[in-house]
Amino acid sequence: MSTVVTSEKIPNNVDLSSDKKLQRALEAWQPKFVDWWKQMGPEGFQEDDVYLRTAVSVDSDGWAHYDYVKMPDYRWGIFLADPIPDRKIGFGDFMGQDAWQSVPGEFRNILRRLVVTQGDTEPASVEQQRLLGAICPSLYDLRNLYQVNVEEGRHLWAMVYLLQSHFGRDGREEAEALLERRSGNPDKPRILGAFNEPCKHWLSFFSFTYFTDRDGKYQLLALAESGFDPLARTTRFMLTEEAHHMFVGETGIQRIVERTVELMKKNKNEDARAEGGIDLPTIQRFINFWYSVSLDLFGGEISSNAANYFASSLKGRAKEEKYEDHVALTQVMNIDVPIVEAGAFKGMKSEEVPLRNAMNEVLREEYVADSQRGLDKWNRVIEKAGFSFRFKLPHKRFHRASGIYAGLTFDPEGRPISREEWEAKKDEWVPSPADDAYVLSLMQKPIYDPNQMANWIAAPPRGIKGQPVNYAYVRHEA
Ligand code: BYC
Ligand code: FE
Ligand code: FE
Repeated sequence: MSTVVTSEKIPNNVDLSSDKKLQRALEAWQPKFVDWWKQMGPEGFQEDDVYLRTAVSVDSDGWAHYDYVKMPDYRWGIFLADPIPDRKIGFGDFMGQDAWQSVPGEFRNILRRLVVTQGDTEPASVEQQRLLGAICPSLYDLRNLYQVNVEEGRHLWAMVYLLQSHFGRDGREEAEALLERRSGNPDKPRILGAFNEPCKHWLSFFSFTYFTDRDGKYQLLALAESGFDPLARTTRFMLTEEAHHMFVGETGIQRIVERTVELMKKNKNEDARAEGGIDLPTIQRFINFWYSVSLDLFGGEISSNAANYFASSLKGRAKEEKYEDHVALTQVMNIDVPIVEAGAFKGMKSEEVPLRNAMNEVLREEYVADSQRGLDKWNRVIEKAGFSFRFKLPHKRFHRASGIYAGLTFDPEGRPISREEWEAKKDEWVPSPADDAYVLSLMQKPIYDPNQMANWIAAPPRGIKGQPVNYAYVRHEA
C-alpha cells in the first residue's frame, strides 16, 4: 500500500517530497490553479461551507473524508492507484513487455497529446457549470454540483502531475495552457466539441453528467489499460470518483421524471408544463442533444489516430482482459459509411475497417449499450405511472458534428433526410431556444432552504453519507 501524505501543501501518495524539482514545479502551479478556480469556478459560493468528500488515499474502503470545506480551500491531491507488481503491457505492439514507468521517447508527442486532451475536459466542465448555483433546485443538489466540480478540478491535477513529472518543459507549458483555454471562447476554446457547449440549466447539467461524464468513464477505462503505467494508475483512481458524477446525472433525470409524471397525473390534460414541470418530450430533446455531442467525443469511426494509440500500447479498449485477442491485427469491423458524390448524399455502404482503425467505434459501441441502462430505468418510472411515453436513444448517425456522419442530416431513427426536412423538424428533436428559456424560467427562484425542493424535481430517497435529505449541505446565506 502506498503511503499517503496529507500534511504537505499538496496531499499525495506519490512521495512528492522526494522529488524537490517536481514538488517546486507543482507548488508553483498550485496558486495559478486556485486563481483559475476563483475566477472560473462556481460563481457566488466560494465563501460558503460545503459538505464535500475529499480523496485522502486510494484504499478501497474509506478513500474519502467528508466534512464542510470552503471550495477554494479544498485539498486537491495527487493519488495514483497502487501499482500492480511486475505489471505487463496488455495489448498492442508491446503486449507482454514490462509496463513503462517513463515515457517511451518515440511516443512522447502522441502521449502528451492524449494527456492534454483528457486534462482539458476537466476544467472545461467546471467552466460550463459555473453559474448553476444561482438557479439550484435544493441544497442537496447544490452540494452534488460542487462535489462534481471539485473532483473535476482534481482530475485536472491528475493530468498536470503527469505533464509536470514526465514531459519536462513542454509539460509545464501544457499545464499553463490548461488554465488559459476557456470553454466556449471562440478565441481560445477548449479542445473537444462538447466542452464548448453551454450548460445553461440543471436539465442540461444532469444530461451532461449522465452522458458526457460517461464518455469520461469509457475514455478513462481505455487509458487505464495504458502501457504507460503512471497514466494507467492515475486514471484507475479517477474512475472511483467518476461513478458519483454519473450517479448525479442518472438520479437527477430520474427525479425529474418522477416529478413530471406526478404533475401529469394531477393535470386533466396530463400537461406537465401547465403544472410548472418539465414535460417528457422536452427531456427527450435534451437527451438527444447531450447524447449526440457525447458520441462525437469518441472521435472518428475510422481513425488512424486511434490505430496508432492502440498499436503503441498507449490506449486500449475498456476492460481489455475481456477480449480474447489483444493485438487486433487480423480482425475487421463493419461500419456503415455514407456515400457522398459531389457533395450529395447517395446512400450507405458497409465497409470492412481494420479493427485497429475502428477502435473509437468499439469504445463508442460499449458506451451506447451502457447509456441505454439509464433510459430503461427512467422508462420504468413512466410505465409504473401508467403513461405510454418512452425515452429512446437516437441513432448513432443523428446530429453528429464529427466522424463520417458529420455534415449530413439524419432523423433520430438514423434515416437520411434532406437539409430542408432537418430544418423543419429539428425543434422536435433537439432543444430550441424556447425550450431553454422555458426550463430556465422554472429555475429562476433558487432553493436555499434545506427543507424545500424545487417544484420540477422530486426529492431524492436519501441524503449523503447517512445525513438526512434536508441537511444543510451548503451553508448559504440567501
Ligand atoms: N471535438 O481520429 P479522430 C471527460 C479531433 S471526457 C473536437 O477522429 P481521435 C470528462 C481529433 O483531436 C473524456 N475535435 O479522433 C467528462 C483529431 O484532431 P487532428 C476525455 C475532435 O484522435 C465530463 C481529429 O478531430 N478524454 O473526461 O482518434 C466532465 C480527427 O480525430 C473531436 C479523452 O478524450 C471532438 N469531439 O479521437 C469532465 C481521452 N473528436 O489530429 C471530464 C483522450 C476528435 O486532426 N483523447 N477530434 O488535429 C482521445 O483519446 C482522442 O483524442 C479522442 C479523439 C477520442 C478525443
Ligand atoms: Fe473528470
Ligand atoms: Fe466526471
